[in-house]
Amino acid sequence: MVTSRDVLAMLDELAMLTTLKEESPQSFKVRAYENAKQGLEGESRDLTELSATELTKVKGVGKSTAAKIREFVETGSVSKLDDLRALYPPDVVALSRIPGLGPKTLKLVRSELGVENVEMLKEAIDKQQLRTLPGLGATSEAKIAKAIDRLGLHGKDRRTPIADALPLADRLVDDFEALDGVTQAAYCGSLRRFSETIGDIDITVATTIPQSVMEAAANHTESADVIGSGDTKTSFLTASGLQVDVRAVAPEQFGAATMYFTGSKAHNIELRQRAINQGRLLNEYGLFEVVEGEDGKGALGELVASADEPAIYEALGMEYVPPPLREATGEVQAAAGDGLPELVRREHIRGDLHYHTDRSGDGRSTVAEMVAVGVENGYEYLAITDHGVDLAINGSTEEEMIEHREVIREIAKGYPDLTILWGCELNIGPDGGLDYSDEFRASFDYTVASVHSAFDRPIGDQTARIIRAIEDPAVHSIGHLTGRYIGRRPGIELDYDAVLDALIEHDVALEINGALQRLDAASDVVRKAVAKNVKLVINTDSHHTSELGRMEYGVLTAQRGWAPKDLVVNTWEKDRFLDWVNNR
Ligand code: DGT
Ligand code: CA
Ligand code: CA
Ligand code: ZN
Repeated sequence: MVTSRDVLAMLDELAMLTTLKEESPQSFKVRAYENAKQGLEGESRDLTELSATELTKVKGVGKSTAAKIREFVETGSVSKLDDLRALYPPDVVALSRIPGLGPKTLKLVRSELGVENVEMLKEAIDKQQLRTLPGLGATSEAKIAKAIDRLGLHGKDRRTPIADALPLADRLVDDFEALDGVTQAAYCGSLRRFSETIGDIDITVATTIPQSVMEAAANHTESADVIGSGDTKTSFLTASGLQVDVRAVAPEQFGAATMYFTGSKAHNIELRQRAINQGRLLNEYGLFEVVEGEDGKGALGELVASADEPAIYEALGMEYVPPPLREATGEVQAAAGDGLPELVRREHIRGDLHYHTDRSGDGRSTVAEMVAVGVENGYEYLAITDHGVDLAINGSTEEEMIEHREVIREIAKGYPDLTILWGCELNIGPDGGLDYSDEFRASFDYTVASVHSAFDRPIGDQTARIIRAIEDPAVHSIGHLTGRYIGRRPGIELDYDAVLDALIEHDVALEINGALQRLDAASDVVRKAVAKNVKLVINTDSHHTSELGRMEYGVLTAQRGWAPKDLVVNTWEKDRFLDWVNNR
C-alpha cells in the first residue's frame, strides 16, 4: 500500500539518484523531479488517488513524472528507479555523500580506481591514488580523507543521519498502525531518544495478531532484503542499507516494551538496578514483584505495571523521564530525587525567530503565507529573517530590505495580536565580518547571524570569527552554530567554552536550529550552554510553510541538552521577550 508520503519519498530518491547519473543537480531531469515534489507537497488531496491527468495539472508535475507516480501507486515500484538503484547501490550512494566527492569525481573513482565503497576509498587514499585522477590533487585528497574521518563514515559502525531515518520511521509507524489487530505502534531506540545519527530503526507494534505484523514488515515497500524473521521480530534492510527491527508485542505490555527498546541500554541498566533494590524485576514485559519460590530462589510475583511508561516510572518511585534524557547522564538520579528541571516543551514556544520568505533566493513561500501559518501555530511573535546581501544570489540589498519592511508592516496591520519583527539572517564572513553598514545592520528589529561558508579553517580562526560576530551590537542571536549537515558536512571546529562565554558577556542567544539535517547547536553543546546559563532560542529556519513542524525537532534537541524552559527566550511572554530584544 503506497501512501502520499511514499510518493514524495520516491521522488526524492529519483532526484538524488538522477543527480548522480546526470552528474549535476542542475540537470533538467533532476529539476523535474524536484519541481514535481515541491508542487505535490502543497496538495491536500491523497496523491495516490489522482489520475495521470490530474497529476499533470499540479504545478511542476510533467507527464513523465505523473506516469512514474501512477506506476508506483499501481505496482509498488518504478522500473526507472529500480534501474538507478542497480547502478548506484547503497554503498555508492554513501560515497556520493562525502564532501568533496561530487558526481563527476565519484564516476572517476569508480571507473579509474574500481572504488565501490568507503573502505575501498580509504584504501585508495592511503595509496595516494586519488591525487593521480584528472581534476584532483593532494589537497582534495587530504580534504576527502579528513571528511571521512570526521563524519565517521568508515567501519562497521556507519550510522544514518536522523534526517534520513525519521521520515522513514514515521511512515512505517503509520503503516503498522493501519493494520487489523494493531492498537498502537511507535519507533523506539536511538531515534526516539533523538540521537543525531541512528544505527538501526526499532519499531514496536502492539497487536493481537503478531503474524500479520510480521508479514507486513517482510513485504513492506521499504524492505529490500529480509535479514531475520521470527514469531515476534522481523528485521529488514532498506534500499539504502538501513536496518529496521520490527517487534510485535501484546497491547498490555506496550509500555514496558517501548521503555525497554527505547533504551538507552545504560539507562535501562540503572532502572533495572533500581527495581532490584526494591525487590522487583523490570524487563521488556513489565515491572514485577519478586517472591520466594518453592525452591527457595526468587520467582516472579504479581505484575506491578506494564501497559504504559508513566505508570512504570511512577511505580519505580520516579518522575517520568522524557526519551531524549534517557542516556544515563544523571537523569535517573534526578528523577528519583530532587526532580528533573522544568524542560522546555513544544507548547511553551510563543514565536519563531528564524523565518525566511521568498525575499530570500532559497525561500519558497510569501510573507503572507509564512505569517498565516505562524498564526495557525499560535505564535505571538515572529522574526522574518531573510538573508543579508553577502549571501550572493540568496541575499537582498539595503533597498530590497527596506521595501520588504514595508510589505511586512502592511501585512502586520492584519494581525493586531501578532508582533512581526523585521529581521535579517546576517552572514558571518570568513573573518567574522557581517553584511551592510553598521548603521543599516543596527536598524533591523532583530537579527540572527550564521556561517554559510569557509568551513575548513583552523579552530582558533573559527572561534575568533564567531566571537567577532557575537560582539557586533546588531546581533541578537547566533544561528546554526557550526554550519554542519549531519553525516554530510562537518561543521566548523570551535572552542565552545570561549564561544559560550562571549555569548554570556554580550547577552546574545544561541540558536537551536530544528532543521533535521542541522540540529545545530548540537545537544551536547546545548548542555554546556545550559551549565553556563547562556540564553537559547529554538527556531525552524523555515524556507517554506511546510517546514514549521521542525519546531518539534528543535525542542527535542533542546531537551536532550537539558534546556530548561526559562533559558529559552522564545518561551517568554511577549513583553519580556521584546524587552530583551530592544534593551539588551
Ligand atoms: P543505535 O541503534 O545504535 O542507534 O542505538 P539503540 O539505542 O537504538 O540500540 P539498539 O538498536 O541496539 O537497541 C535498542 C534498545 O534496546 C536499546 O537502546 C536498549 C535495548 N537493548 C538492546 N540490547 C540490550 C541489552 O543487552 N540490555 C539492555 N538492558 N537493553 C538492551
Ligand atoms: Ca536502534
Ligand atoms: Ca535495533
Ligand atoms: Zn536561515
